[in-house]
Amino acid sequence: MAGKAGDQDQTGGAVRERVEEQTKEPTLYNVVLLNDDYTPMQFVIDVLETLFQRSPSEAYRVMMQVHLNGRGVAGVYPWEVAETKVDSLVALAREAGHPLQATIEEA
Ligand code: TYC
Repeated sequence: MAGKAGDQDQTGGAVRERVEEQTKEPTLYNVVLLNDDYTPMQFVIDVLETLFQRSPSEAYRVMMQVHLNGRGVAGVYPWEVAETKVDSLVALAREAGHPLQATIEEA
């Protein structure tokens, strides 16, 4: 029993190192909306507001950026959040019968 406390001191700093690694910022990824000829502009604006928490004016700006230039950043997230956003976006679009697509790339 007396040895137990002593064992905890013999980690060679491993515990401290692990804690420091865990506090590193996660790599961030852009969810990139892609243009198509069929998805209504208002649907894209609605998705940007509801799924990506964009203000109405930001949502309009991002939608027009995609419409005019082919692509635009809907939001920036850690990997798993970005994946979930894309899955939700595609599900909402398919449910509504629209071909809207998005990709993920490192920010
Ligand atoms: N180009 C579409 C239209 O003219 C609008 C649109 C904008 C579609 C952005 C997709 O990601 C998109 N109805």
